[in-house]
Amino acid sequence: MNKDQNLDTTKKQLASDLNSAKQSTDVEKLREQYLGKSSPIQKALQNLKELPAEERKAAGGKLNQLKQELETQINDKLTALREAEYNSRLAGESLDLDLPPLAASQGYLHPVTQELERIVDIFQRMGFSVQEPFMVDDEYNTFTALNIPEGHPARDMWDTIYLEDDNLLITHTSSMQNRVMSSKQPPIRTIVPGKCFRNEATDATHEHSFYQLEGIYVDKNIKLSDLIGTLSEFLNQYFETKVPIKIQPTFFPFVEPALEIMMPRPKLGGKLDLENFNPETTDWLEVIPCGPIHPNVLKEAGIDATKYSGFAWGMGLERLIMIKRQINDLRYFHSGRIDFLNQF
Ligand code: FA5
Repeated sequence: MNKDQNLDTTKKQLASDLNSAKQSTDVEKLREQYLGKSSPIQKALQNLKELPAEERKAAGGKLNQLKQELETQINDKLTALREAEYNSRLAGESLDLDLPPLAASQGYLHPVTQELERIVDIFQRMGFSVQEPFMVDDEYNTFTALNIPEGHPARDMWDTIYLEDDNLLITHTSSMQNRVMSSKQPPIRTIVPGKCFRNEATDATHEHSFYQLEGIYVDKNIKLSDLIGTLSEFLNQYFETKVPIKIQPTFFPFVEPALEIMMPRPKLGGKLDLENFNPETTDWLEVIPCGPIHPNVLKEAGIDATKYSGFAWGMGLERLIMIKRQINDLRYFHSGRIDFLNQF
């Protein structure tokens, strides 16, 4: 048998072997057998150097051509079998678009969102409705309507990020006070949870972006005791225990008097320990700035300040959540760190 016949039988043999291959793994085995390191064709290629120089080129050319043809045969069969295997796998997997996703594939809500839902739920059960703020707003709603006229030094209390068109990124959710009060008739009970932005250096208790939750309550005969009752009951419910509070004066142009509700300060990242609570030795932490709404702010929103009164507050959500969940650095919340997020 001459060499050409030999080559021809190799092709025929491979064709017949491929014909009987049922799975792609069978074809892989045939590839090893026909083209692998110890295959006859590889051996023949290695032995080329033994041939006289004048025969070597022609013999090498034929062997390489055969090798290519075998490869093509093998690849074609492999592609056909893989496609058939893929189609049969697909046929076995039915896709029901109405099925709810598996819990594990839904991921988790961000800890701020989880806590925000709890906080909103507490206020909704007290009768408050929810309205979201605009993240970009104007100076009128953020300052002027809140009894802070242009040029008033109180505007410097907030490190505002201004945009090129003179609008700004809201520095506080109080930016919604005027809209809420001018679009509704008393009694008004609305909370405004939303993201705020300030151009300030970050540290364990300061971020450039953070959440606040504003509350606005307007009705006839609203007194300071309503404010204290509502907000201390919120703290009791959120911390699931009776939270001792203290109130101290502060300054905000849109409430009069401006107040800060304080609660016992746990160590940064430590547990809120009320069992050993001693008002004399406790270190207090301001958690809810608030106060009766200034008559100028009511008037600006078209509410008759001789008939109605109200109170407002604006609390920082991350700072409250830090106490509740014993977190020692506010920057973790928006760091995207999976090891932190996995704890919630
Ligand atoms: C205000 O922004 C007022 N609008 C709150 C208010 C509303 C008072 C209604 C009276 C009536 P203040 O700048 O203190 O106040 O911010 C309120 C809360 O937001 C703070 O107590 C704090 O918890 C949170 N906060 C402020 N700045 C940051 C910051 N950089 N990072 C994280 N939280 C912050």
